[in-house]
Amino acid sequence: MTPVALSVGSNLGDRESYINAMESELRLILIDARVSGLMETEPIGVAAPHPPYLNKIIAGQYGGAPRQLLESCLSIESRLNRTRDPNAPKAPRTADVDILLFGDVEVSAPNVLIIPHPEIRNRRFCLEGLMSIGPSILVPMSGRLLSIKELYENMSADVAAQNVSLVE
Ligand code: PH2
Ligand code: MG
Ligand code: MG
Repeated sequence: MTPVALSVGSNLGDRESYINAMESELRLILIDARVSGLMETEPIGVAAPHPPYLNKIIAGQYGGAPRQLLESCLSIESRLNRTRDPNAPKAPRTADVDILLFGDVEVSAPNVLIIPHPEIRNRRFCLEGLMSIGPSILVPMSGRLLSIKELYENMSADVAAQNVSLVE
């Protein structure tokens, strides 16, 4: 078993139902799942104005390999009406399941899978969510292990300025 962390997000259609569906699906493949509160978050990394996201962070123990977890994430997204337009990679989406952490494993297969998620410390909702369910979780970063608490406390001012509000 490997401790893993994922984010689920939706900014298109019935966002809350999609978040609930992604959470239920991940609970089926994780042991001892821990789930953050529901957050409404500003879209990060998009140029044009996009609708706000709902996001949750989910951690648990996983029994397979990184590629198997990726396949499960992609299959959950497809079943929840996720479409992909190569010309609009950041377009609003019904369902987005991202692997944030896979134990202390680092995976670097650009355009396929990068772990830890390269944006983890640039997204306040990731740090807030992880802080609420696992401040002692360790993140491998350039050969070092940093705790979520350390990353959270050293969040840059522009990341701290991102809009994140707890919905429940
Ligand atoms: N996912 C993205 C791009 N930007 N912004 C927020 N707030 N939440 C997301 O899940 C998100 C994003 C790409 O997948
Ligand atoms: Mg994403
Ligand atoms: Mg994604």
